[in-house]
Amino acid sequence: MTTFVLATANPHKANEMRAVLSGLGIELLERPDHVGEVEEDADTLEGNALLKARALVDATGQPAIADDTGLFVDALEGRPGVFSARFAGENATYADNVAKLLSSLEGITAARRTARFRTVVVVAYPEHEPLVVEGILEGTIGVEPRGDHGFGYDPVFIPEGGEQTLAEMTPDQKNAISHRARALQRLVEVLAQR
Ligand code: ITT
Repeated sequence: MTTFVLATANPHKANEMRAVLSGLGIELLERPDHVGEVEEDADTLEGNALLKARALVDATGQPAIADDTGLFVDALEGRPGVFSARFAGENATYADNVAKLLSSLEGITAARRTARFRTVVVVAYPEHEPLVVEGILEGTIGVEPRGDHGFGYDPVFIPEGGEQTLAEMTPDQKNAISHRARALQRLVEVLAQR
């Protein structure tokens, strides 16, 4: 069994990572409480995922896994992107960020509301180079929030090919298609080739 220390402090992300990886033979150890918040001041998802994973390797001496995710909206020239957590300000809630996104897209027609979630997963090791993989989910941004599952921008993100938002899907349905699950499946392939 492969074991990694989890670098994410976001419980929603942690639950999704556990659900996907437990079926793939990877166990995740809790992020230790004594590790403080890691400043995510890189300007790319890769950079921030590396910062988070390295901080946990430094604190524990064990291999660590980090996820950094952004929502890239075409009509907003790729924003909020790497700033997705802080789109509506430093201490913004998920609801604040969703409201800011919907108001930024007011008057934009359905055909021009295309967007994608991109997740970068990094595994960092004490003694060798990190592994970096990504997963992408294409979709569009709805005109109002729908659904109670998931977190973040899920209530307004409609994956390509369907009508439901990610928040209207069950956790299993989201985990079958999500950006995060795709990155983690890719990670398992890369680990198997080493
Ligand atoms: P950690 O840094 O501790 O991992 P975080 O919440 O800061 O947690 P990110 O920087 O990766 O995580 O995520 C940025 C924001 O993007 C996050 O706050 C959510 O609003 C949103 N987000 C990430 N993954 C998402 C998903 O699967 N569905 C909907 N929104 C998501």
